[in-house]
Amino acid sequence: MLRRTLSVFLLGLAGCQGSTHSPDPRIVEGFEYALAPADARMEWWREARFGLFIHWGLYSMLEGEWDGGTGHAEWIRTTAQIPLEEYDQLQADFNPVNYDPDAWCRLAKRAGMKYIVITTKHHDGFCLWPSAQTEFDVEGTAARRDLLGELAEAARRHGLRLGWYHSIMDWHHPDYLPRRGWESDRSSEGADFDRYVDYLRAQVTELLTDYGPIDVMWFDGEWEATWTSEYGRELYALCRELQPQVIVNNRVDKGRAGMAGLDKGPGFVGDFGTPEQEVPAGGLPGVDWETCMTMNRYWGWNRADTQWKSDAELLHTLIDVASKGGNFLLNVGPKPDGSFPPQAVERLEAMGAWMEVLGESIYGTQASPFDATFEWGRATMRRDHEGADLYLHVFDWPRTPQLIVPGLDQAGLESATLLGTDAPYPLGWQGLEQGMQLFLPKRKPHPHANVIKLRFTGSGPVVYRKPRIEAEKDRFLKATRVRLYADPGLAIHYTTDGSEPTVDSPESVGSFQLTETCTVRARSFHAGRPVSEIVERRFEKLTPLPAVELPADAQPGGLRVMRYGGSFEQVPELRFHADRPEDLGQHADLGAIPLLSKENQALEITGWIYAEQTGLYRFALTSDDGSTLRLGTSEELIVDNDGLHGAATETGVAALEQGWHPVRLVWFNATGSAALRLEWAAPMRALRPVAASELASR
Ligand code: H79
Repeated sequence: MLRRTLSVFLLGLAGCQGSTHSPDPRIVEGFEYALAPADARMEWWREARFGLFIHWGLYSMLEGEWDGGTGHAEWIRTTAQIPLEEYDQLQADFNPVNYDPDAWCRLAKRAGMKYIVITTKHHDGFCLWPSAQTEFDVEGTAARRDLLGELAEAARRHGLRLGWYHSIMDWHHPDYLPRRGWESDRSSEGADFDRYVDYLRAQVTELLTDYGPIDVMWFDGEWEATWTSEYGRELYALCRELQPQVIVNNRVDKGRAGMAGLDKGPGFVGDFGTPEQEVPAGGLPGVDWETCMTMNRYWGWNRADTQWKSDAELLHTLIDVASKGGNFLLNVGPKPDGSFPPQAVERLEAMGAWMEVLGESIYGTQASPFDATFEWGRATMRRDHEGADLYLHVFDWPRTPQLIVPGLDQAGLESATLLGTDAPYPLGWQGLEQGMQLFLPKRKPHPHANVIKLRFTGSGPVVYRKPRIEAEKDRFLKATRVRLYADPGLAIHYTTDGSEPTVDSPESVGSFQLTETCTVRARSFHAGRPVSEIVERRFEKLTPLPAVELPADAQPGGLRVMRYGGSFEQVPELRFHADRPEDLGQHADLGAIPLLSKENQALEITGWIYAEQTGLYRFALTSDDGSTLRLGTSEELIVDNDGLHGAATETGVAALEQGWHPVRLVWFNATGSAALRLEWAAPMRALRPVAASELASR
């Protein structure tokens, strides 16, 4: 029950009750910024789920080998440190006599893939199409064909979407900077990066002008320091200008946090995240994303690479990605003659055989509605007007005939069917305390991954998810608004007095406002039973320190500094100090106080500081040795940087009323070096030195 001392107001907004206000389950705190309104441009891509990546270029001719080493691939010019003139000699001999783009497309389609993304130019700078901007392209090879043009036509014939991979990094163009560390023979004198950007934009313009509609631009190599967010935004704009419907990956800009491809936050362009060689554990909620991955170790063809992933591993990865709401871009590195390695073909066919029968559990599905993955597999879901299909992907077929599905209620379940059998195979089920179970046959239809389709009517399955607590702020001056989310069909009960939420605790409908310090504890309930763990979050009310009247004899411009001699080991209580202090006058820049570096002394620094508005102020106090900062008539300790130590910074927060506030800063230096600096930050602002005009003293 609500404690009366806490003024918690339930708003219970009309028309905002029960399941109707539940948000898109992909909205997770911190990712809201990325949630674009349903974008028609992304529709086909979200439906597609599975695509083919192709890494093909001059490096393919070397088959991963240089000077006896076999640990190379598309990076070989750099990893084997091949001089430019030597690498250039590959160009004339590039002769893909078995290049058959129709065959590539047929294989992609047989695999169940819906789109192809090919390297138009990788980091080595070689272009697979005849570009008017460079000689380092397919026209200077034995092929003398427009390899990309032929692929574009084939893809269209086969109903496949097409994307261009294009490297921003370029180890060939004279204006690209920086040079590789080992390239001592390539001077960067006269190189002009802006001129390189013109070249890049001219090539992107060719690629988006001469080949009809292009569905994806997949940039890479953006992490070098020369590439800026501004270049990125301009390049994104160019792509969208040339082809308004094109989807551009996030590597066009600088918003990627590491190879994981997670987005750093708002303010960066790019339509989807690009985790490389990994599946993010929880997906990237609220963000479109695509995991790109190799079938063996390398992207480009490497003859010695025998580390092929198994059919089971590749299928499980595809399902894992789909269950987290992403796309899977699986790579093939064709041989120099243009053919796919047979190991790749076998794997594409194995995946295709599965997709042909069970692909409905992948295409156009949404992420699993469950909080966690299952021990035995994964789930995907597809909602429609009458209900929803929930697909359970069973990787590990149970030894006993039951499959336990924790966290799923049987409410609304209309049918359960094992897919992939010759005739529809209905399954029985039973509700359990914390989920339900399905009864399976002994024999599994597919060796690696089986699919059970659960049909739900009404608002879809009731999943026992724990509530999520969203709030404007965790620390507040007056009030903060809190909203609790759970799955439709569940009730959330919560407490603010620290007690365990029960079915008798208040129920969360809409949002509510907190005006006092408290901990919100919430739990999901179904049919009066608790069905999730308890989640909690602490909210703290800060009472601003009251401002004071500045005394008539106070002078603006700094704080008063008094010096005491003595051998101190911590911040002293100077009020009872025996000796009379020495007056060092008024100072705003504490680091510039004369005699600061003197040993065996303490400084008492007092006066008033001016807060321009009521709000939360941050303070950073740097000192060698110790120091403390106190504010207000009650001398509340705001920053404790006490003790014998070298230069160290401590921070603290104070809620201040608009106006003047008494300051008392005490600092000491025992022996050795000395330092003292005070910075502060107004509400929502960055730290900065305190200005002389913000200080006053007697
Ligand atoms: O095109 C593929 C990779 O070549 C490219 N992105 C995918 C899609 C990529 N560029 N950099 N990286 C991936 C990560 C960097 C890996 C490196 Fe290395 C580690 C570069 C040098 C050491 C991997 C191992 C590449 C060469 C050796």
